[in-house]
Amino acid sequence: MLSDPTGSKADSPIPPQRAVNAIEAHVDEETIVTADSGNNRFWLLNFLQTPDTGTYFGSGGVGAMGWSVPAAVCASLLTDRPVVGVTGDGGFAMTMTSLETAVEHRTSPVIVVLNDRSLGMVRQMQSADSRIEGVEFRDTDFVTVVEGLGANATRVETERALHEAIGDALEAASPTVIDARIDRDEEMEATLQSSFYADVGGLHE
Ligand SMILES: Cc1ncc(C[n+]2csc(CCOP(=O)(O)OP(=O)(O)O)c2C)c(N)n1
Ligand SMILES: [Mg+2]
Repeated sequence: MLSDPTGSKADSPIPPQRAVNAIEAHVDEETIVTADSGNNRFWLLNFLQTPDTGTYFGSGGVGAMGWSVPAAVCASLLTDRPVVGVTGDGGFAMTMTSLETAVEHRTSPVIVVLNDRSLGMVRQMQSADSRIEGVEFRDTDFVTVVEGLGANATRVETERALHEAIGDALEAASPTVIDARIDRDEEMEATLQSSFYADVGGLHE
């Protein structure tokens, strides 16, 4: 884990850096991690250290939302390795039906939704201009939707509960979605530890 500046914050909602901490605790050399687009990906890029190379996959330069869940399903179908797919709530809603394929083929990726109830990356960029538009939406009950697809689902509100839920999910025989309620006010861009983004004129997704 790289340095986490959230030491004194409350446990709930989960500071996203600590959500990554809970994920990292379960990621060994075998584990494949897939990442989506948005703040959720940048939380991983800044705070997740995988113990081996060739185990972390994202949607590349253009950073398409909705990539992580089907990628996790594919990785689980094509390998015998544990798979943890991480996504935002917006990206999850775009392609969550791909879980049906995992249910049908009896493979069991673990999906962690870093849920800030918004298109968080765009909302935080707009807030810098005091112009928030088109980034808030209804708080969908993902647990009910996912159970309707035939997969397991749970909602967690603390780092400890997330840690335990990932452990349980990795042992499960069918796919599991963990709806992790994160602190939407934790500013992602302010935590960036790279000068690269300044050099290229800001974030691109
Ligand atoms: C298909 C697609 N549409 C739009 C975008 C632009 N975009 C980048 S991040 C983002 C918001 C993502 O929201 P969410 O999935 O909830 O992730 P969060 O930023 O909240 O972690 C948007 C709209 C994109 N990258 N891909
Ligand atoms: Mg979001």
